[in-house]
Amino acid sequence: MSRLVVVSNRVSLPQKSGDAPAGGLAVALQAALEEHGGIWMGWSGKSSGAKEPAPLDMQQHGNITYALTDLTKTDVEEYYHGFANRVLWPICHYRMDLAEYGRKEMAGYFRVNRFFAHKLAPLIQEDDVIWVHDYHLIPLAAELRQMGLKNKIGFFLHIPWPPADVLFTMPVHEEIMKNLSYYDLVGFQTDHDLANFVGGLVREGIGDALEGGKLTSYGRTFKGGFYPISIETAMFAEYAKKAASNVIVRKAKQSVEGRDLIIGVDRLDYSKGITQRIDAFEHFVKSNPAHHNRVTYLQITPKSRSEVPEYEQMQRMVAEQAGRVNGAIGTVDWVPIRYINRSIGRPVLAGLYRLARIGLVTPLRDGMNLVAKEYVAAQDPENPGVLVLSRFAGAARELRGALLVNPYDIEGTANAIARGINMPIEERKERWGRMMEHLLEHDVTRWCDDFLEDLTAA
Ligand code: ADQ
Repeated sequence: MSRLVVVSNRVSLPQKSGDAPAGGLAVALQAALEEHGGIWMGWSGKSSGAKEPAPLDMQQHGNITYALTDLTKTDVEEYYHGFANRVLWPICHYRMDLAEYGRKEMAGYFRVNRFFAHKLAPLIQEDDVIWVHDYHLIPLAAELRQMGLKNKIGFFLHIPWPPADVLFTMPVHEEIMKNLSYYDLVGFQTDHDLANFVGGLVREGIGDALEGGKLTSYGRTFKGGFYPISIETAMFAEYAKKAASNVIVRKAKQSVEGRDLIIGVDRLDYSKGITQRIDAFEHFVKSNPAHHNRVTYLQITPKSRSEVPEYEQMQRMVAEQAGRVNGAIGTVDWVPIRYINRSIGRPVLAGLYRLARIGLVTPLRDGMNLVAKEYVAAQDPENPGVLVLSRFAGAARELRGALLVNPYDIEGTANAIARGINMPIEERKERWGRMMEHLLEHDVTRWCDDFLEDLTAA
């Protein structure tokens, strides 16, 4: 393959010695870039009050050039907090009620994409393969094409793609759909997301599905596919095994005092269904008196996007809810819910997953959900825990050994927790074995290779 150019909103710079290891996506993309040689371009995360941002900050590490750009404060407000996180994110997670359409933000989104294209184009060589990531950068290919670039350009969407009736509540849905047709390959997480995309094109008479995964719309032909993202399975399993001797993991084990541990790990986001999950846990405890004082639910939730008012509100709501439930069902020697707002390094996280009898992963809607896969990879083969997984996470299309739940159904989720806690070891092993076998074969490297193979062949 020719040189690879990755573009994403944020860039994962290589880890310095002493840093916690990077997540699976960063590891896989860095490996692909290192192998083929290439560039990773994106926003530096910095913003300035200057009218024009500074020139690109170019950093060479081995075979990879990292090209970072600052943005202006207005750019960040309109493109990132505005259109990407207050329109596209809620719409793609089926939350039309939370989308806020502002013409200024919309214009900012397209303007920043044009700015990215102008910064990127001079770095591109004729046969470079370009891989654009996620909803922040949908218009990038159209902008690059307008500048005359003929390179292979692929796009991967990390979040769900909604059905037409949801998407079309967004005023600029036509532009967004049209912008996707400028790619050579558009990749989604699951077959459902792809079907929603194709269904929207066909129903509105703006496109069609041809043979061999080819699509046509707005006079262009391109490929659509689904590529379920994954984790560095073997490495994560190794972290979990080694973590038994880690001080934090040992302290955590001691502190639950032989109770069954239930674990939830999510960025604080309304799509993750955290409040419904706490309700389900409360219902489980209330309707299973035998488990009083016998379970601890650990919810690890780093804050995210606090600049967006809905997230700020959620932060307060979840903290209050956890406090209320602890007050209502806790006893002098038992705090049922431990709610923690901090980020935890991957090796320790792996160890905590392994301690937990139940992995509770119940998003209301999720592109994939890597926590579900991490929980499975971290289990002890001789005594694996049970994954309770929302049917609305992309991961549910693959992890058939999980107990699938509807996160809106509080009683149903509570029943699944009870079933998981009481599940005999043979059934736990059988369910886990099926999922682990799948994840070892379908890890993040395979995801990366599959996408790039289809993109170069497109
Ligand atoms: P996210 O919405 O961020 O990703 P997810 O897939 O679960 O959701 O990934 C979260 C990652 O953050 C996991 O690797 C997890 O371990 C880590 N994490 C969460 N809480 C943490 C904590 N307290 N400490 C340390 N690490 C923590 C988006 C989409 C998903 C899609 C991914 C990848 O919303 O649907 O799976 O991209 O495509």
